[in-house]
Amino acid sequence: MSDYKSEFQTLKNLFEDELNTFLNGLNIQPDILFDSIKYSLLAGGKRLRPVLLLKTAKILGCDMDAAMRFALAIECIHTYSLIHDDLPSMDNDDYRRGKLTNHKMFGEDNAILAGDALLNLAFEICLDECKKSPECVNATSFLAKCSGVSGMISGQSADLFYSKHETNDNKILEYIQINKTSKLIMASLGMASLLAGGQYFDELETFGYNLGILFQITDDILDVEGTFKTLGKSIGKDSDENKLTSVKIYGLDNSKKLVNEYADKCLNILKTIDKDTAFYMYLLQDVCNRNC
Ligand code: GRG
Repeated sequence: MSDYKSEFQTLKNLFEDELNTFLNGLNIQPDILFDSIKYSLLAGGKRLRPVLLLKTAKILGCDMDAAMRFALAIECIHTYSLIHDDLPSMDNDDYRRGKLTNHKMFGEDNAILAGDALLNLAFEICLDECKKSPECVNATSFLAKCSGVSGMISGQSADLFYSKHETNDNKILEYIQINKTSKLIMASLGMASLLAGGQYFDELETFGYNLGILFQITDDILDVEGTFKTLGKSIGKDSDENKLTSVKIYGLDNSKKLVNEYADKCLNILKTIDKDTAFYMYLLQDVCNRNC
């Protein structure tokens, strides 16, 4: 476990260095747009998606410079999604990661634009890589699918729709979990695979699918059992806003059982990958036990 923690931290530090270099190289005017982009990119995320991408790239022997650029792109997309998700017209949150949300700091207009800018920046980064290799084109296309209308945006739309239109359909819940949460995690793993010529693509995609559902169930549990202090955001919002969550459909105890079931599914998939998968196993444990 200590090897896992130190490797996670090392990859995270490498990513933070790249992110700072990237930000220092940008020339964005007016200042308020740049400040609002920087504010959310540097607000202290766990960096789960970039670390997963970088570790997978390492395992599969990818060009690590290219992998780092794609790690940057996926964190830009993740950050845009959080900024937009927090807006009053969506989840209406005042705090994220223990800090005021982007629109509370810079106003709704700037928060919308910062999100839009991050989405565009992500694809600028990817397209620059595409000039270098066809593998990068495949990775970029997969990122677009996972984050767009075949993924996160549709998941978010369903999440909002079914908070206003009552349902207890577990298939709809699964649709939301997969698209809103799994797809970006699948993108991290799948992009690394595609950069490595598609090695273990199906296995990594299925692993990401199940890890994403597990991650979302733990998120739903934390919304009930977590604290503002550790989570850095308001608690109890899912039930206040009638969100379709695992806790709503299955209850707290059954949701905890589901976490273990999805962890077993993930472990079984890892057994089919003929590489050192210890890092993923520890990460899985970490996600199961997370309090933030
Ligand atoms: C606005 C298109 C659009 C999408 C928003 C990200 C999202 C979709 C909604 C946020 C709410 C939510 C529960 C999303 C599921 C994914 C998730 C748990 C995101 C938070 O990811 P973490 O915990 O965030 O990795 P940090 O803060 O560590 O970066």
